[in-house]
Amino acid sequence: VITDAKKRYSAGVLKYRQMGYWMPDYVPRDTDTICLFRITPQEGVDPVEAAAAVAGESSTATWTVVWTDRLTACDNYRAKAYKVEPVPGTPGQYFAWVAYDLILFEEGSIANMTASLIGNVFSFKPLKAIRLEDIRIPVAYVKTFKGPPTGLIVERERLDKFGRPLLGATTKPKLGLSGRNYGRVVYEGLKGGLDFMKDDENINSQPFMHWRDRYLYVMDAVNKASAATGEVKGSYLNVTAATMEDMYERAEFAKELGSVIVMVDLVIGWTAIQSMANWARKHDMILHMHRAGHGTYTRQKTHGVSFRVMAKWLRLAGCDHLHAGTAVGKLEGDPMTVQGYYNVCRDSYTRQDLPRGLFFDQDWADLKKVMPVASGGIHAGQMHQLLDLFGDDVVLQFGGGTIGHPQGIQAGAVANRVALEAMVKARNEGLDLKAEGPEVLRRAAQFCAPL
Ligand code: CAP
Ligand code: MG
Repeated sequence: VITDAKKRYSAGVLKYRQMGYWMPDYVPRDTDTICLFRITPQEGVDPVEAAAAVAGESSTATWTVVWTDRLTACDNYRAKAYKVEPVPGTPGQYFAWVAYDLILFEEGSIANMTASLIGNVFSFKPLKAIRLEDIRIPVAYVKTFKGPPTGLIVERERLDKFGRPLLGATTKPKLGLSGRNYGRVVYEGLKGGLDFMKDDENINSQPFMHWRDRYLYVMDAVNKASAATGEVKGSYLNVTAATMEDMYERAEFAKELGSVIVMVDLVIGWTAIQSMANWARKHDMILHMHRAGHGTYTRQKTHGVSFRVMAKWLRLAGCDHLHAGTAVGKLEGDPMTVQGYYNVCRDSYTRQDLPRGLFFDQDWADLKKVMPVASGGIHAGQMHQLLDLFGDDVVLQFGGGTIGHPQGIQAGAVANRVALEAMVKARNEGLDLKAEGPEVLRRAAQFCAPL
């Protein structure tokens, strides 16, 4: 059989669909991982062949039939493209559904799963572009991951803060402050009413402020602000560094100083994220995930990986906070799609919801819930929209929207806290936030200035 197949392949006859990667009658099993790809085949490439090629290259196949296929249980190991449909309103683009058997991925390893699903196949010649739009991860595979170290329910208990979104701010400017001045900003923000301050994604240990110096001043500010306000406060200390050894050293020092939370950037990579999640789990710390770099995967609408998929992988990998967009701030994202990302973070069971971009049901198998973070160009004037869009389980983060306040940092923090509390009260009294929010905000503003 294989000799015959090889001959036909050399003659250009046998392609991926004949190699067994197209199975239109296949009914996915509960234990299969299912991927929905948006594919744009090159001119003249049959969409079904393109889908079969995706299934092939993201599982067992190479460009030709190999003798050694016969030495494996190749029927199980081949991924199966089982449905292809044109994407409505976008000529040349197709949705392709591909199922992967449970045996294909190592237990609890995002690195392994992604090496198949977004490995070679994303630079594959028969395709102009390919985007992984959504994924259904089977419960059997979900159970092999440990997920968020702390989760949003325990986080609220530790903070003793309920019934409202949490408030945060990114210390600005992004780069250049000394440790002492940095600590002052943290104190002002927390004292004014924020629950958290945070390091920016690109602040690690540059010459103008080494990490130990920052941690010491920040934790001093956190302790003073907690004492002054009687509330639990925190500041996400970014432990992102060049090596795991450096990250562990920084995280351990943060813990030693009494921090409840550490932060990493997505750019450290899947394995490093899973290792830091293990560390946080072991030490009962909250792990904040800044999605720096996600736009290189997520932004293009025809090529890359949707953020809903990234959010699913990050929940499995184990983060407690995840930047998930604002819909109303400085960074791109529409309200419905962004709400879909929030559902992926916070649901016990995510339902298919096509208007929100969710193509599959996803059972989270009791994995803890991630607290989404809305950050990027937002300010107190949008409080009604933010509460209406995202509800209570979210951290609203206003960097420029606190530190850029005309009357100073503390005034900025007060404005955010007053606006939030006024809006939560209005919501709890049954007011329509969209219609009546701006007036509630205007009235609340009287209590903000002067300090
Ligand atoms: C916000 C921020 C965050 C982005 C990340 C910034 O500052 O610190 O990095 O919000 O965005 O540097 O822009 P501002 P996302 O509040 O001053 O805008 O979570 O959407 O990836
Ligand atoms: Mg930032």
